Amino acid sequence: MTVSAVLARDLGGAAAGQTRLRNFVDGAFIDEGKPFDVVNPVDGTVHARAYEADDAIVGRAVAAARQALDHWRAIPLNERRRFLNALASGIEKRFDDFVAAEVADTGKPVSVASHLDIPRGAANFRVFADAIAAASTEFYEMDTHDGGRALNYAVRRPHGVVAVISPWNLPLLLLTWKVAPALASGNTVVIKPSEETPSTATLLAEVAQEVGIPRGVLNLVHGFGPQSAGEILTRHPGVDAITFTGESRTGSAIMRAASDGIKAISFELGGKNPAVVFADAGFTKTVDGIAHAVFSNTGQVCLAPERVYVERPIFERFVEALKAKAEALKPGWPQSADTTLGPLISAEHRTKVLNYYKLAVAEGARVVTGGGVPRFGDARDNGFFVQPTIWTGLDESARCVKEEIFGPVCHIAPFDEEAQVVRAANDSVYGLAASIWTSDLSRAHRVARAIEVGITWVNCWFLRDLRTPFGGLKMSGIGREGGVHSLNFYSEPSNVCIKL
Ligand code: NAD
Ligand code: 6OD
Repeated sequence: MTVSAVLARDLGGAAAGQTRLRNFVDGAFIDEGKPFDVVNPVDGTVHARAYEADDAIVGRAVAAARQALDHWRAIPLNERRRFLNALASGIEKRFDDFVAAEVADTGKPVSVASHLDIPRGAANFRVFADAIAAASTEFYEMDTHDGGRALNYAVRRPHGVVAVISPWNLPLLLLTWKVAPALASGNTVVIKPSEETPSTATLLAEVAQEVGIPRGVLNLVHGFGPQSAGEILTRHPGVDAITFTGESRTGSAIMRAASDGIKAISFELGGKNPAVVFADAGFTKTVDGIAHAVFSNTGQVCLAPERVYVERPIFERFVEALKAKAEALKPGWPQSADTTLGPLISAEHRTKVLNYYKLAVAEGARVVTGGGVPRFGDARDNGFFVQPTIWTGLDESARCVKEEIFGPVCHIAPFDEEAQVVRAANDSVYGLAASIWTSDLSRAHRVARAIEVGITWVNCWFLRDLRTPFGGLKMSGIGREGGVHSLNFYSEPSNVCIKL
């Protein structure tokens, strides 16, 4: 079945072949909001129409979420867990619809959506259904001044209404990563997905309806960021906490908005991640690993290394081997089994990435491969593809080495000493993720401690145990999510002291 055949439903009011992506408020889809186009990045066609939520719609969504709070908090934990598992099963039941929707919005290969995005969307609900059952709190016994005893224990309280604001690169994965622990902890949510990728969030709302999530517990508003649904939501006095994934600059804007209501915030932001390759690393596996890390999802992964440091004895050989990997990538239609590289998300993002391709040359880079746009001679020329690109020869102070590009591109620099590469890796305003490639275990431990990031992988990349702390240092974020860390953000401990 083609993507458009799966999505061609609910057509009233939209052009034939387009899906309507409506706001979901208080348990119902509503026919309100200003329409905006959702573009398929493979060929630039409009494949869906979403409806921008204004003040009134966002206000109703927040009010519905507040109204639902008492009921959602009070239902037995096992019942809440059953709902989370039902959301996971609902995603799995409509797996092909979710894959088709994610592919239509992002242009990513079907193989990526069906092996990463959608399975993780379901897994996030299952993991937090289990995590909440295992959650513990603190307990302290104390002496009292009159010679008696008292007991202290903490109870977890949900914040209340949580705004979930998510980006376009891994749409369902990143959204459910936050919705699941928020709901598990007893909060209700208002979701604002990226305007570029509203489809899987809308399917999730359909699943919520299908599995009978109580009305008002999960609400969805579509729209943009500044002066639109995103900003309206973050400024709304009825929102108690904001969880956000996206650009660091947007994080600053949301932080300002959140300061008015002293709202709790959790931010997963940008990165300029280093990969450090020592000469003793297994060569072929390392080249494969770095190629995967740099080019997966067309480099649109916050954890992707855009700075690769390679120990000098293997530098030239490594550059040649990574070049061969980049040149073997096959950009193309998402449904083709041999496609390994999708387009960038939008024309605007492509312009940004191509400007960096130009800037690198102006900054003195040697372009090892890429630097332009592939030509297909068909409709894909209207899409937003770029060539996978590798540079060498840039100064560490170059903007292309300092700024997050978020495309299929890296700079490779040689290094001679461990201390030198650690300094270079840490010379960044970001501190999200690093990978270290070596067969020397002591060195791996040492360098992992020395590099200032929230997540380090050794001889692997993006290998995820969802119980582990996930988040960034410096401008890469505030707070940690994952396992108990998520539960600690989505609830607050309140102490109860009992004098015996
Ligand atoms: P973005 O910040 O432009 O947008 C993210 C979301 O925020 C969208 O839903 C957008 O509509 C909304 N938004 C924008 N301005 C807003 C405002 N003023 N108020 C409220 N909402 C607003 O990010 P993007 O371009 O969608 O995503 C790419 C960025 O996300 C990259 O920087 C990437 O590194 C980062 N990212 C980080 C992680 C992580 O885990 N650290 C994961 C994925 C992506
Ligand atoms: O795996 C995750 O839980 C996660 N938040 C990944 C983020 C990827 C960034 O693009």
